[in-house]
Amino acid sequence: MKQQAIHYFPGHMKKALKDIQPYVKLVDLVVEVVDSRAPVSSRNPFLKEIIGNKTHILLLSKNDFSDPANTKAWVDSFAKEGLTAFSGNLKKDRILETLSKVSEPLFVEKRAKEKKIGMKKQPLRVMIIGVPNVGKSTFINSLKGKGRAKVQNKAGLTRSEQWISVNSDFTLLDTPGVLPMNYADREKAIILALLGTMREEVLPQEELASYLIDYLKPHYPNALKERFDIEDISILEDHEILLAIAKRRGLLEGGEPSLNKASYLLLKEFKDGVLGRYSLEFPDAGL
Ligand SMILES: Nc1nc2c(ncn2[C@@H]2O[C@H](COP(=O)(O)OP(=O)(O)OP(=O)(O)O)[C@@H](O)[C@H]2O)c(=O)[nH]1
Ligand SMILES: [Mg+2]
Repeated sequence: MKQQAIHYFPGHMKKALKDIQPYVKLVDLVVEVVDSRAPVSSRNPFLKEIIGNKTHILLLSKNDFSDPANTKAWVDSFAKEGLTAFSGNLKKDRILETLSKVSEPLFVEKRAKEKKIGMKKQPLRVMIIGVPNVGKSTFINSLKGKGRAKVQNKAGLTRSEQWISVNSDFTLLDTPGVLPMNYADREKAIILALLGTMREEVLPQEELASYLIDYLKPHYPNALKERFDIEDISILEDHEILLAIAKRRGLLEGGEPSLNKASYLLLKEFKDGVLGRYSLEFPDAGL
C-alpha cells in the first residue's frame, strides 16, 4: 500500500510542493500540523522531500477531540523515530510555551553558533505547514497573540514574505504552507473524510458511517452508549446500530426511520467531537 502511494505523484501535488519549497528555504524550523485523531493520514507523505535536513517538529492538533492515551502514545512513538512531536488544543492551550520547550535543543545549538562567531541573538524563523483544516491558521493566530507587529514585508527571494515577530525567540512566516492531502490511498482518504477535512465525497454517507462504526466496534465498543444509549456496538450489525440511532432521535423519512439521516448525524457528532474523544489511528497498527 505504502509503495503504491509513493508512486502516485500527481501534478497538483508536485506544484504545491514546488510552491512551498522557496519558503522552506527561508526558515530554521518547519512545524507540521496534523490532526491528532489521525496523525498519519493527515500528513503529506512527500513533505520530507522538500524539507531535507531542516529541523522539523510535528504538532498534533485538536487533542481535545482525540483519545488522550492514544495521543500520548503517538507523541512517544514519533519521538522514538527521532521526530519531536507535541499535542495541543490550538484554540485554548498556551502552545507558544510548549513550542519553546520542545525547541530547546535547537536554541542551544543556535546560541552556541552565534556566540562562536560573535553574532547577536537571532530569533528562530518558523514556518507552519500542513494539509487543509488541521489548524494552521488557528496556530498562527495563537502565536501572533494580540497586536504583534509585522516585522517586514520584503520582496525577497520569493515573492514577498510577511514575517511576524512572536517574541525574542521566534519569528513566524505569516502564511502557512498548505499541503495537498493524500488522496491516493483510499483508506486514508476515508479517514480524512471522517475528520471532516476532506470536502469531496469519498463515499456515500451510509458507507462512511459504516466504516466509522466498524472502526469503533473493536476499539471503542461503548462509544455510542452515552449519546444514543446503545450498550455494546460490537455485538450489533451496522444497520441495526443506524436504525437504533434513527429511532432514538426520531429521524424519519416517509414516516420510516431513516438510516441516511442517522448516518449523517453520527458522522457529524463524531466530526464535532460531541460523541467523545476518539482516535482513528493507533501507533502500533503498523501504519
Ligand atoms: N476543537 C479544536 N478545534 C480546532 C483546533 N485547532 C483548530 N480548530 C478548528 O478547526 C477548524 C480549522 O482550523 P484552521 O486553523 O482554519 O485550519 P487551517 O489548517 O488553517 O485550514 P486551511 O486554511 O483550510 O488550510 C476551525 O474551525 C478551528 O476553529 C483545536 O486544537 N481544537
Ligand atoms: Mg488556514
